[in-house]
Amino acid sequence: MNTFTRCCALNRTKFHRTVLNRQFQTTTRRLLELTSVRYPNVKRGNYGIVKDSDVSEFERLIPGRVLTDSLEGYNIDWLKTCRGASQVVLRPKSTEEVSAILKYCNERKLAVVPQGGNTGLVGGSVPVFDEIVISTQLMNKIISLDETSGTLVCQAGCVLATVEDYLSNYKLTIPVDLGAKGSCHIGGNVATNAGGIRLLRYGSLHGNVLGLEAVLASGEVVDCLSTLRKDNTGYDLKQLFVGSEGTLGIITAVSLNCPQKPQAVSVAFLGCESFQTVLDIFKESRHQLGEVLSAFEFMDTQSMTVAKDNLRLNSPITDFPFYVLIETSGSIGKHDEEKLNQFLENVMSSGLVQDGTVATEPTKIQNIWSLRERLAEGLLHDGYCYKYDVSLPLPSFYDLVEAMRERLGTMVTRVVGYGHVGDGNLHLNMTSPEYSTEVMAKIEPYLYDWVADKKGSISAEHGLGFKKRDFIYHSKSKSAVVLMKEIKKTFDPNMILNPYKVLPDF
Ligand code: FAD
Ligand code: 2HG
Ligand code: ZN
Repeated sequence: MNTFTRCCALNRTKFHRTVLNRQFQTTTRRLLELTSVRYPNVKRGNYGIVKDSDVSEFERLIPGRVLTDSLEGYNIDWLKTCRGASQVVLRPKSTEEVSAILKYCNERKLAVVPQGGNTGLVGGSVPVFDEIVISTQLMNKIISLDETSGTLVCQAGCVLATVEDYLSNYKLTIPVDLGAKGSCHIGGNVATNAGGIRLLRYGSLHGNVLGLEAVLASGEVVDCLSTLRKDNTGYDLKQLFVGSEGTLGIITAVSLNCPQKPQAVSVAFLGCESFQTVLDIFKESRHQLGEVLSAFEFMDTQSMTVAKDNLRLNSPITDFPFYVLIETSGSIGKHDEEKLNQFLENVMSSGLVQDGTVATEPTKIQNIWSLRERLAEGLLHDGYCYKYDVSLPLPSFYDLVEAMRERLGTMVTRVVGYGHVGDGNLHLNMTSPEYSTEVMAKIEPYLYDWVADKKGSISAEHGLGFKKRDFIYHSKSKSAVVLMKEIKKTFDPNMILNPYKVLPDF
């Protein structure tokens, strides 16, 4: 069937907030095994234990913002795979308060976990044992916006979608966008160096964060909150905090480079017969769409089943082994549409694509994006989700999905592959009704060995957090890890910041 259904600007914000909030409610209601039970090899460090006198001191430092009851939502991660046993959550409002809290915790050797929206997918945002949660929830102020240069400065706890809404009033947008935008914080995005669906267009946060402010374990405030595009004075320290997952300091404010909001957005959803066709279409789209190409995502037929069966979403096209989502964004709609139409005509006449649909209207665009962006949520309906996020050279990209399918057979409910193929980033997920050590033993370290063998990365964008830290050597050399440990010791000599995360035991 050679038909393209024609369906204008993009607005996913409201929808995503609803979805994420609903997800959080289900997530926190059920109780799961403690992390310390599921992972008995991890031993509690020699940290202080929170006493009543500590709680009183916290109450003195941030009156009315010390939580000691109903902490499940802060102890359990979004995936419902890790559960800590923290007894205290602190909700500072200012950098000075974060500084005072950390200074005290450092002196008492109390371990802490920085937490933003708690949407992280590697167990990094929740305690492993009884670490104190320091939440940025109340650090949600926009500090300044320079409309001319598009430079935004905000506190770390601003919710991504809220910042995007704010910027749209000034015809600006945010260079990072992801399915968790309704809940995740800018600080969390920077701390994880989140990738998402706009990386293809705007590059990573390493390029878009112009400056940041962070508080070290000692309570010292590191002011790197520059708003300059160019600044070659000394070492670029802010980059160390980007992607450090809360292990080097608590990010309290961020300065971001914000591009113009695209005035015209179109999305094409195409069916493909093979993964090689997906790659051929990617090559053609780079070549023919050039500067208007803003996202290139793929999902396999097993992912579409999740969208249909678990999320009750409808596919706008007939069934195919693979699907490609192409987004174009630009300033002149007619020009972009012409380019997209010409491209679609070419890929159809060359036989690369047999069916597809194009959307330019916001609701239809949203419906198409939901098929891809809500997969993480849909997989949770199966029970337990073994989640992997790898970078691979494109020629071997999908081979890993097939290898895992063959290896796991009927041990799992399904093996699905989707992701940011335009960035070489595969999301590989396996599910089973509940956590199984047998399944886990079949996946790890096999999967990591496979990725290392192809010179890929075992974490493309989600980070190492708690779950993947022991596999860092699959992607980084021994000398690099030694240097990382030295940096950690310099920034946090008592190791109170997010222990058991990112780096293997010292
Ligand atoms: P949290 O989950 O609270 O924390 C994440 C880590 O950062 C933790 O280690 C925490 O200690 C640390 N941290 C948080 N705030 C601070 C701070 N202020 N200072 C220092 N450390 C801090 N990721 C992608 O890269 N691309 C995607 O496309 C993507 N899509 C997602 C879709 C869904 C539905 C979900 C649930 C998650 C997705 N993620 C994605 C995971 C991603 O890492 C997070 O969504 C987001 O970047 C984390 O922000 P957060 O505020 O929730 O951080
Ligand atoms: C996405 O791109 C997120 O949707 C989540 O990074 C990936 O579900 C996943 O594995
Ligand atoms: Zn992703």
